[in-house]
Amino acid sequence: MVPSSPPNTPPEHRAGFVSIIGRPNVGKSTLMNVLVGEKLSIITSKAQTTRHRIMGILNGVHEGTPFQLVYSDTPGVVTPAYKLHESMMTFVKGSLEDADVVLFVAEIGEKAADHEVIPLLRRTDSPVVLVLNKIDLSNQQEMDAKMAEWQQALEPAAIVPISALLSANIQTLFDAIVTRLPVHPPYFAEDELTDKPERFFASEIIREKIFLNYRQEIPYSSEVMVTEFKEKDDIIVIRAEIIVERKSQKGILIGDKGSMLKKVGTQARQDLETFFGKKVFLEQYVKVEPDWRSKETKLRQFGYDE
Ligand SMILES: Nc1nc2c(ncn2[C@@H]2O[C@H](COP(=O)(O)OP(=O)(O)OP(=O)(O)O)[C@@H](O)[C@H]2O)c(=O)[nH]1
Ligand SMILES: [Mg+2]
Repeated sequence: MVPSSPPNTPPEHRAGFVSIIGRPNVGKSTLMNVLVGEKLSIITSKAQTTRHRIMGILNGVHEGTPFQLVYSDTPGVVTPAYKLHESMMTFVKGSLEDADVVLFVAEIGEKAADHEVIPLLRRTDSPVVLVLNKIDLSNQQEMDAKMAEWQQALEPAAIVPISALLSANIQTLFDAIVTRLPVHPPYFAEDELTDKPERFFASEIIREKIFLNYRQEIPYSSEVMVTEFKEKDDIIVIRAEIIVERKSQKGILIGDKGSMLKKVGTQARQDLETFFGKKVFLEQYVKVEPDWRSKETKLRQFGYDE
């Protein structure tokens, strides 16, 4: 047998950007966390939870070849109703332009014909892997029919049915991704897990608790800014501002004698302590910024300008 490379030559390295895109609530963030093996992205049952492009980096070796996968979780594709949505869609488009592989996530129940995400895929020449998620809510017959439907509408490079929630068929998906990675040196140092700073994750964890504890417009009208993040030997001191759009929302957020805000704070602190592996002291303030979702200067201040 002829060796494929001379002895002592380091094996080739593969690396690439893998963009996870799809409608809101289809399980993109759940999938990214499963693929990276860390809870980087917040997950809730409400649509439009994710507002940023969040990278999750995975290094490893596949059949003797070292690789680096740079996943991007992205906001769900929506028709913009606010400037905030426009920024969110800019993140989606940027992520598509960078992609070496696209994971287009659709729920098993979605119809393929005239799907609004399909035209967006023209922003990339890279292979599109269609990920049919939530198969735990389906059956073999529906799955076969959906695969045929998508094959006709999109002609993707591959179709992989999965359940991100149950981590089902993730190995098949991983193989479909890693075998499509280009030969390239790593983009990030091996100990880097994400492109976002610690403060970002602190604000996201608080935002997740707001999504989980309030109804109607409150989650969508809320933004969280970490104004102080001080790591000491034995504790992290975090000060966060929760921004809402109206005074009435501030009242609801705080609740009777501060009860609701306290609940959010307690839940957030527990998750922050798990995430950072350290005790956390969390202070929260609620501020009103009228119509911040429609104001460019506010959006920039809140980090929507990358
Ligand atoms: N039954 C089932 N539910 C799932 C699966 N994957 C995700 N979910 C649920 O779907 C909901 C949305 O999940 P997310 O991961 O936040 O979805 P997303 O696509 O990131 O949503 P946005 O950030 O709003 O665009 C959550 O309640 C998840 O628990 C799955 O495989 N099966
Ligand atoms: Mg998400």
